[in-house]
Amino acid sequence: MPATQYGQSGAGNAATNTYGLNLKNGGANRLIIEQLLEGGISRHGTIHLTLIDPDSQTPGVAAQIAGSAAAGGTTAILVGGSVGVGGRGLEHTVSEIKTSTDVPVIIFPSDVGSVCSKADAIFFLCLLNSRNVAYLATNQALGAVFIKSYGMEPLPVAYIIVEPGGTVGWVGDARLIPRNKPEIAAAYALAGKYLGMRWIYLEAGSGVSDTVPPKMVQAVKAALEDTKLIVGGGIKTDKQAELLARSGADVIVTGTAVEQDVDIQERIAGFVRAIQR
Ligand code: 1GP
Repeated sequence: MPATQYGQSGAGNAATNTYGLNLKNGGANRLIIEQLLEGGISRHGTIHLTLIDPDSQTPGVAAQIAGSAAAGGTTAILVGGSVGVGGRGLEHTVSEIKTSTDVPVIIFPSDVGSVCSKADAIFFLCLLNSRNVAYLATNQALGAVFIKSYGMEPLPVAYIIVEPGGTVGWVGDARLIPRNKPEIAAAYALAGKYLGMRWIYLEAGSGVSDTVPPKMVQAVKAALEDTKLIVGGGIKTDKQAELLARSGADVIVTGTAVEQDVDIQERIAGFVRAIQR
């Protein structure tokens, strides 16, 4: 079995996948997905993640998208959405995706109902600018028990929603960060860092017409320094992805651009080329 792009080899170990990762060995490999993402960032400058909403296609089609995205160079598959995500549909989608690719599958939850035992890891989100305690602590408390029993890896993520915010802004009852106030976004991001979160996620909302403003990304990254910054929402072109990466995004997330594109592998490869150092 060949060494992976991350320099690991799973040779001789039946419990590992082709990335050399023992994805289900809870305690021992607690930070393995996080290290994989960090390794990608230190090698390539900025990495790409593909978001698949299980509510937008059949599990079989989701698996095809994931396989093509992985072939195009995406580092991991995020599975999530704001409405209608959970139960059998989610489980079936994650299971099918895992048959089509060895890249990690990470849950991008909307609430406790999105915790899924078949995934490798979960973005353990705190929606810092929500007005609703359910998105600040209650879903986290209810979900934590499942995450532990499933042996999933939680990645601590401070989630910050920026105007226009889209569906997630409404569902999450977010007090949206004004687009012309990068200093407010930077203050929230710094709060997330000081609360101990190793990943900060600036979200404009899925399918929105404008991405997070590059100037806001710059201000947030300047405040965060080495804490990792994820940016998503409304990214449709290579140019937009490149600009956000140059502004300081360590991770670029796209969802809609892939759902709407026919040549998914090439679409993702374009994003990956645009953001790499
Ligand atoms: C992830 O919500 C985004 O942060 C995905 O947004 O669907 O617009 O790519 P798009």
